[in-house]
Amino acid sequence: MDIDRKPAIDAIVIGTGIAGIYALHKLGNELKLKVRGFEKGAGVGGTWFWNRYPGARSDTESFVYRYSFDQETYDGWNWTQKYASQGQMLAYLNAVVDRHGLRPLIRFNTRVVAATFDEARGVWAVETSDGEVVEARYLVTSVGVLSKLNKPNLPGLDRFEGRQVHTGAWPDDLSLEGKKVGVIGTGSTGVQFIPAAAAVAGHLTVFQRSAQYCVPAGNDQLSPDFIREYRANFGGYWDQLRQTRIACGFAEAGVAAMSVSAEERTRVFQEHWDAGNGFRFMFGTFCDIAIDPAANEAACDFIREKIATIVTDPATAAKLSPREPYAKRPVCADGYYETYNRPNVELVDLKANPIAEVNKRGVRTADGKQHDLDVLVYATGFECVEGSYREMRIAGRDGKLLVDHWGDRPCSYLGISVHGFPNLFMVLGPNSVFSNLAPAIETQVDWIAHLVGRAEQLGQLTVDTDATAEDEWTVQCEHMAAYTLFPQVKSWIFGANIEGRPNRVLFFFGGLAAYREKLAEIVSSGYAGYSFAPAAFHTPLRAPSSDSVATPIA
Ligand code: FAD
Ligand code: NA7
Repeated sequence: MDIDRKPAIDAIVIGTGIAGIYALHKLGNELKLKVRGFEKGAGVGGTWFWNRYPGARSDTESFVYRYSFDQETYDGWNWTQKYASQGQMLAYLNAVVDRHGLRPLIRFNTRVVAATFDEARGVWAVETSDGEVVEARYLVTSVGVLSKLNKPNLPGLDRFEGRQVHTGAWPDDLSLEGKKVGVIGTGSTGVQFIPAAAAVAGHLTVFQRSAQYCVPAGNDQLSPDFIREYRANFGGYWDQLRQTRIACGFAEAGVAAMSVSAEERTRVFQEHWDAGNGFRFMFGTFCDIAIDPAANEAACDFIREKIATIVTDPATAAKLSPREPYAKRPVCADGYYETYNRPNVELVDLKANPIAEVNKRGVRTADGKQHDLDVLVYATGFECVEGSYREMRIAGRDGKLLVDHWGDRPCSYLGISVHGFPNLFMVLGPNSVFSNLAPAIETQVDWIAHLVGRAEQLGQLTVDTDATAEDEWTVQCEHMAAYTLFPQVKSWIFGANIEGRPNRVLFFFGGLAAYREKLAEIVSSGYAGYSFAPAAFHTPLRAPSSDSVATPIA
């Protein structure tokens, strides 16, 4: 083996959503490494490329759901609404890619199927779906937390003669106009899809497994004054945002729900209901909605009362009223409960009346009723966080597979590094921060670039994480999750939306500010938890940009 053979590429980035685009820019344009991106889709955008269902838009306000590194693209954009639609997000991400000259670096329609670490050379060999093997010293996996589709395994699916679509792979040629549509799923996607589909479909049947606590999104036109003020103070807004937990751009509450009177609680809940946004309702009303059962129940009562007031048919209102704690990723959409007052919308409660089979005309439920459909829509979510990793064969030191390292407890140091997988950097890997994901992604990519910059500066070393650091981070995340009410319900944030999977801790619930503090501490402690070891190539190929190495992370 020619162990001095240097790869022509320095860094490979898999996936070109918000994370991959920024990683290509950071490593390519700022660190001046030779980078190559692989994307299985035909274009950039990730989530915003694939999820083209009617009603798709961000549910984090758009002024904080984008990049902070690129004010120019923001300034040149005509922002009109509080929440960006899927089309606007996709256009924005394409504009960023073109502004920074990233498109020629990306190979589209190319899935990465395997990545193998060659220890002797300190090199990752990445294999694509067309059989090509490309080598690089650094591997960034920005394959998405919500990227691998979750489709229910219902009896008779292949007999259905209408169209079946998942919201996360929505085809461009499908119109729901006048059609008989069925939708399974009432998560963040379902609550956006249902009002939009009901407005055009002939008939909409909603197959609901779990009732959903949904607050209004409060979408509205952005005022010219707000846009002017935001542009003028762009850096300041983002600096402030990074000091918060959830990083959604609103003031997070410091008052405990049960420390105020019942009247005051109702006033605060109503104020936030009127303002809209799920994260604001959960974290802006009171500081303990996700922690204290009594506070949580007060929020549940408020939302259940809203359902009873909005939905005119009491039986439908009862089916729509959740009984479990309000402890999934908070959901918001405008006009969700109101949609059930429409004459063309029918709600089927799958807990009381499960789907018996799918047949050629539609769906038959356990009560014997046939629901004839032209289109069956799966708004059934994703195999989150680990799903995209389980589709690739990633082998680290001694040929150990990442999926074997994880077993049924996916782990990492900081959501980024895994012991025994040197120079592999995940963006939003298991136990990354639970927050608005745009600034979480920027934080992680900045950190990855910082580590890579340091490895380059020191002489092209390999960066590995220590087993104890990985274990301590994992345990810390487990303790933090246990302190909240989130593990008390089954949801995607614990991977328990997949049939047969128990709740596993997949996020750091300490917030973005604490996460960034941890990164700063790692730098000041001399990179605790990381080891930089010589690889085969000791001579730097080029002088590293001192800026990128010295950029403070928090
Ligand atoms: P993705 O955007 O998922 O991109 C991953 C990319 O990797 C994809 O393009 C995929 O094709 C590619 N890929 C995966 N595996 C391979 C492979 N083996 N080979 C090649 N390419 C591969 N988050 C928020 O914070 N706020 C929101 O309002 C919000 N709204 C959302 C709405 C929807 C409908 C969905 C599904 C998610 C939403 N999210 C939201 C979460 C969202 O996924 C993240 O905010 C963010 O877009 C993730 O970016 P990413 O680049 O990490 O991953
Ligand atoms: P979610 O939040 O995982 O929601 C999926 C929905 O689909 C939810 O209502 C599930 O019910 C339902 N589901 C899943 N599998 C089935 C089966 N087999 N039968 C019936 N119903 C089922 O995914 P989303 O796409 O809505 O949102 C994911 C994230 O995207 C979101 O948080 C944002 O970040 C954007 P359940 O609640 O599990 O009973």
